[in-house]
Amino acid sequence: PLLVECADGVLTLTLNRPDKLNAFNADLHRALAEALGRAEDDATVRAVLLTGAGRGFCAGQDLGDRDPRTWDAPPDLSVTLETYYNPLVRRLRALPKPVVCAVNGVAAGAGANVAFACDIVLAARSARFIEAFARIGLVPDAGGTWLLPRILGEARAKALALTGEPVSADDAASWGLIWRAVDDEALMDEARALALRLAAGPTRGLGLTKHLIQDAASRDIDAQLDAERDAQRAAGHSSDYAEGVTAFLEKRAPRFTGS
Ligand code: LHQ
Repeated sequence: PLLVECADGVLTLTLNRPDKLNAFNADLHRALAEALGRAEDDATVRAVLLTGAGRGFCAGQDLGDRDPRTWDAPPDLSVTLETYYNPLVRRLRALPKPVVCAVNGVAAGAGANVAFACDIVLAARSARFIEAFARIGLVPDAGGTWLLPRILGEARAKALALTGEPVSADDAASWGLIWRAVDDEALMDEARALALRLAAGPTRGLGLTKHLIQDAASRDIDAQLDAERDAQRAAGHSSDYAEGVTAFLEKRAPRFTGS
């Protein structure tokens, strides 16, 4: 259910259930968790690129797995979240390496919110984001109710979550939900180029930067200044810092190793 490829420091993960618009089932979740575990452990992985096969990015939970007509009793969805979605979002945000998401087509339900949990999101201009949960009586999950009001404010967050109306890639970009909407044909080239550039970057500094920005929302300015001080101390001890300054002084491009 997942294609995994590692080249030039980029671990490319392609959700691969195209006939279901790459909806999540347990197998896909397990494969993704294993691949992200590799991204954590393998020092040669310096960036992750997440995308989908076929015409969709991800349609959220596979609803075919959950046919109410065959229930004896409703399932406990909190178990699904605790087992799969919450660890996935936590993993994406905790990974001290950049995660690029190339949204190649529709991203619905948890598929949209997983995309938003990545660090830099590019979307094909034809892609749509749909907080589809209300259409089936659920609440937004995979971090959506945390992220959407922070980025959009309550007015837009509530409208999207309560109506399930699709958002175009261009609107998502102009609202700050994603980094950029790009022409469909250019999406994968741009996303790969970005992931390669990040993979050639000062990985420790980038990981620290990612966490500083994520954690700022839960700190006041004094605590954030302290956190910047601690992160800068760590970054200053990386060999990539020494290389970056040396390269600047020698008027050449830096050769970062990620250490
Ligand atoms: C699908 C799906 C799908 C199975 C398309 N499942 N087959 C967390 C915890 C626990 C439980 C519940 O959920 C969650 C979080 C969630 O993610 S809840 C939200 C679940 N997702 C949705 O409600 C979205 C359902 N899908 C759609 O509304 C549409 O498919 C969208 C708007 C995404 C795309 O529409 P179209 O472009 O018109 O494509 P389509 O509907 O024709 O889908 C193509 C095929 O993919 C089709 O199969 P078929 O055999 O008829 O060709 C769909 O049945 C299948 N598919 N989404 N989530």
